[in-house]
Amino acid sequence: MLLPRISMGSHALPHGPMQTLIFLDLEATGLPFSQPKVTELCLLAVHRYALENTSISGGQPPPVPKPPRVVDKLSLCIAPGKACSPAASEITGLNTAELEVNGRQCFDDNLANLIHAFLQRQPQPCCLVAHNGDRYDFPLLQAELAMLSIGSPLDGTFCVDSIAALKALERSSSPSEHGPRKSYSLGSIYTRLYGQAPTDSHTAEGDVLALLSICQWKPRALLQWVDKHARPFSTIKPMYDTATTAGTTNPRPYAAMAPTSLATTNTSPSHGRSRQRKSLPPAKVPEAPSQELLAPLGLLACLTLAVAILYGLFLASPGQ
Ligand code: DCM
Ligand code: MG
Repeated sequence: MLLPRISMGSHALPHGPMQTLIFLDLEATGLPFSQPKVTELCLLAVHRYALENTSISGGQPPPVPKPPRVVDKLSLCIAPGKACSPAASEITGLNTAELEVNGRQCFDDNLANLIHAFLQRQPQPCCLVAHNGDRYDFPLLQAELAMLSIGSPLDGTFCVDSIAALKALERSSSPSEHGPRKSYSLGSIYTRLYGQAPTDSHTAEGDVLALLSICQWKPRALLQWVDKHARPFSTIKPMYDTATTAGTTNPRPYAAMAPTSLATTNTSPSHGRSRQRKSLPPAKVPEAPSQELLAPLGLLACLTLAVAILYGLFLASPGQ
């Protein structure tokens, strides 16, 4: 039997329906312009079967659905190696000193191995679901993974952004609704659907549970949407150039990587993991000669020209 293909530009990958959805949320030191580092990560793995069998109660608004009984959860605090912005500290309740005094470790190879082990326990294919994932969580996670010396644990995994999913689901549930522009923040969707605010916002686990709840609103339609829009995590670009990240604990310059490592991305959903170094963005092209070198050379050229002109004038003068 041929597996359905989902067209993703040059990345047409054969895959069947996603068997596991892994709800993901990251807390970090700040917003993208500040090249954030992760301070907290939560993964919540839910089998397709559990979502398909969510019991939906009626009511206006409906009650918040109960989370499935059978889930796997990984929640960790991480020492970011740089300061948190005041805004990030304020909303997350985390700061760098507190994380360090509690002996939290940085985002390292061990954590990548832990994520890999967690994923290996899930029926494949797996799809990460994050709210605003395309613009925040996925590129940030990709940047953290790009700084490690081992292959990405997520190369065989797919991903979708739940903002796009919930927009599609809400529109198809009331297509004729014309009103003021709706907010698609996690808290706004949750409050719109269930008539109450989510709890523990801006903690990784709290946000993941709120995300699960909004995905349980119309779980079958959501699964259909996910199967259609899942794309390989390996297509996600890192949020920033990890070679120039200031204040990080272990940046690895691209130049230090062997050129042969540039084409080792493994997009196999079988999740086979080699110890090859990961696929990296192209190394920088050799730089042009620096200003410091060009300035004295220019001066020398001018002096030579001046001497040549003076000598010519001297020769051309009467009596010479
Ligand atoms: N964030 C921020 N300032 C905000 C909102 C978010 O710096 N006003 C950053 C820090 C959070 C991260 O984004 O840890 C993730 O946001 P959220 O808690 O909504 O998942
Ligand atoms: Mg969060």
